[in-house]
Amino acid sequence: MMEEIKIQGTDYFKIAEQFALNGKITEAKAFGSGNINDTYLIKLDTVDNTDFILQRINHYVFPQPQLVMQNMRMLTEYAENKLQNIHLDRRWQVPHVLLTKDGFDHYTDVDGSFWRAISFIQDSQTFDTIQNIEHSQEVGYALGMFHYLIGDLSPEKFADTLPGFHITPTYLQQYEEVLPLHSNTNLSAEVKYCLKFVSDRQKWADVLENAKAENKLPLRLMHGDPKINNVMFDTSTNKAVSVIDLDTVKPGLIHYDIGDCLRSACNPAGEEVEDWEGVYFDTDLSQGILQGYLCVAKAFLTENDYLYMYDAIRLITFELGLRFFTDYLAGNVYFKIKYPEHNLLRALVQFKLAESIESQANTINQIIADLQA
Ligand code: GN1
Ligand code: MG
Repeated sequence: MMEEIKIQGTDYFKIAEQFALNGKITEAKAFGSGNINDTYLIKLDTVDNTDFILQRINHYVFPQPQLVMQNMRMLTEYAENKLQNIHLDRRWQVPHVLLTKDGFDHYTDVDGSFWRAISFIQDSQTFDTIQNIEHSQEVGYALGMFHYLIGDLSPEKFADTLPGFHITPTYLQQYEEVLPLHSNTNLSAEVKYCLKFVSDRQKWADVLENAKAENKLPLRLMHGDPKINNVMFDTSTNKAVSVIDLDTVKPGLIHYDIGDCLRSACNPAGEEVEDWEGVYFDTDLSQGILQGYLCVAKAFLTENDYLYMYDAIRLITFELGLRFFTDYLAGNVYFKIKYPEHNLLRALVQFKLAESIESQANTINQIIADLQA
C-alpha cells in the first residue's frame, strides 16, 4: 500500500477529499450534536447516493481508534451480509465504512488526528426528541433489528475499545477519585442534590455487573450508544431505516443498550434541556419502545433478560448522570461543553429522569411483564 499523504488537520474539506473517490465535493459542513467526536456531512456532485459522514475521533476517549474501525468493519460487513440473506418487507440499511484513495479505513493528518468516513443513509433524518407513540415503536424496532442482525456474532472477536464503558462501579470509582478536589469548596444546592443522589444509590450500582458475573446475563455484542438521535428515519415514510454511530460497538450487555435507548427516548424534553426540574420519564413511550423492540427481540431474549430490564433503564440513566457529574467535578475533560456548568445541568437532567423512573417502578415492571406474556 502507498504511504499516507499528510494534510493540515484543521482543513476538513481537504481531508474529506481523501475519502471522496466517486465525485467532487459540493458541500461540507459541521453536522449533528455528538458529545465526543467532531462530525461533518460531506455532499458530492454524484447522483448515486454517495454523501458521507466524516469524523475526527476523540483520542482522549478512544485511545486506539484503529480498533474502533476494526470492530466497525467486522460488524457492518456481517450485518450487511445477514441483511442480504433475510427477507424483510421494509427498508433497512447498514452504514458502511469508506476507504481512502490509498485503501485505508482512516486518515491520519499531520497533527496526528484520526479521521474516518461512513456512508450517509440517504433520504433519512434523526430526531433529538421523540415525536409520538408510532415514533417510539419504530425506535424500539430499530434497536431490535440492530441486535438481531449482530446476534450471532461472537463478542470475544471484538476489541474492548473503551475499557470500563457502562461498567457503573468503575464510574463510581472515578467519581470517588475526583470528589476530594471539592470537599472544601462552597457547594451549590444543585451540587449537593447530585452528591446525595449518587451516595443514596451507590450500593445498588453493581446490579448489572453482578448479574453478568453470576452468568445471569451473557456477554453479547452491543451498540453502546443507541440514543434516540442515533436512529435514522426515512423522510417520506417516517419509518426507522438504520442505526448509526457505531463507535461504541464492543462486547457488553444488551441491557446497556435497552437502558440507554429508553432513558434517551422516554424523556420527552430531551437531554439538553434547561428546565431540569420538569424532566420526567414517559411510561407510554416506554411501552411503545419495548413493544417495537420485542417484535424482533422476543425470539432471542431469555427469562433473565426480562428480569433485569427495569434495573437497566434505571441504572443507565443514573450512570449517565454520574458520568456527567464526574466530568463536571473533574473540570470537563470528557464531554464537549458549551459553558462551564453544562455537564452539571446534564447530570441534573439525568438524575431527575432517574427519580421519575424510580417513582414509576411498578408501572414500568407491569409494562415489561405484560409484553413478556
Ligand atoms: C456520548 O458523542 P455521543 O453524543 O455519540 C457518549 C455516550 C452518552 C452520550 C450522551 C463514547 O455520545 O455514552 O450516552 O454522549 N459516548 C461516549 O448524549 O462516551
Ligand atoms: Mg456515540
